[in-house]
Amino acid sequence: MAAAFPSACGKTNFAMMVTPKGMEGWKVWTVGDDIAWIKPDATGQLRAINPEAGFFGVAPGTSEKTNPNAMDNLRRNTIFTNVALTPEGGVWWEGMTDTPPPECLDWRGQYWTPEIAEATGATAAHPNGRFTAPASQCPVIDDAWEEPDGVPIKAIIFGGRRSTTMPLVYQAFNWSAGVYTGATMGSEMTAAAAGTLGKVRRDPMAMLPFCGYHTGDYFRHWIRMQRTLTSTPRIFHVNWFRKGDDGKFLWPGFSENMRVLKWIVDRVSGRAQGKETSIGWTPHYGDIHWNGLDFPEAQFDALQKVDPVAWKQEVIGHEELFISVHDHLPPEMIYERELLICRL
Ligand code: TSX
Repeated sequence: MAAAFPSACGKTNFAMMVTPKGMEGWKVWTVGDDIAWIKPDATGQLRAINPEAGFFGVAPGTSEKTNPNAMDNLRRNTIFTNVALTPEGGVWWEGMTDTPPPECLDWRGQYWTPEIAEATGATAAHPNGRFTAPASQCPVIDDAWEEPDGVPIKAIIFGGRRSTTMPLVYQAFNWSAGVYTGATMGSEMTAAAAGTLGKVRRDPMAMLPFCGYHTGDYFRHWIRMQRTLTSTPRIFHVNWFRKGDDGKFLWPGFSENMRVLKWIVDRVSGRAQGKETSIGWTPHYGDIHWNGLDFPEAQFDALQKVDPVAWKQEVIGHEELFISVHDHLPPEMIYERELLICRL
């Protein structure tokens, strides 16, 4: 599987997820958490390599709870930037442990205590403070991670941080609908620095900061790619961040996401049922492996709900993006949008 998420969606956590209670026998191995170079092999199967040698992860929020494999990974041979230095010569960042160290030097080298933080709001680590650690040390690094021919890609997962509208998971009907899903994906802004809080920032294929040429031509490249392939990867969209009317996350996320991955694996291998909705195929409650997690069907329905009113608003957002790239937009994107509108 290859996945693309905008920043602040937990891509690194996702890449090295641990097995939740009740899913013994299932395990995630990773070849990397960031860049994938993808191309078809001689048989027309897409394969991907990780061009990097290590992980360059955001430190704040990384803990034994959110990402035990990353914590193991960064115990040695690791460079830290813009995190706090403890008197023992160790490191600390917000979210690493429940209790902060009684004192340390903050990321700017200034004396820091929890009391100072309370009074001034100063964080010990910069929110974008990083660790960089060799991938070879990752407890779940895949045997093939340095394989020059790469690994086969059977599923592509797009996702974003969305508090409304987007279900936990759906599968696009086909390649071009999947390209539309990737083209129109977006994430709600969590830091005021990136724009208005809560507004959806469109981030096509999570490539916004990296696309070296016209985004419309990039969509066209994706559309044309199908013709070079003997089998197209199935395309999915996930959202770990949907909230209920009470403002609480509907989905526990983290290792429980493996239940979603299992459905994706089952779909790709033709084992799992899908329910047809106006936006794509979604799991029935019974299609998800629930052993070890008490998750009521009514909550699942709320999590998977496809609301036509919200989706019509969503399509207006897609249109705004399309207008901004209109002079290079492939017609397939317009056709897919029209089909989606007809289904809503
Ligand atoms: O990384 C995250 N993932 C993917 C993990 C494999 N995060 C952290 C994002 C910040 C970068 C998540 N946050 C995820 C998630 O799946 N889900 C959430 C939202 C969430 C936060 C806290 C809880 C639940 C969901 N806490 C409790 O339920 C107790």
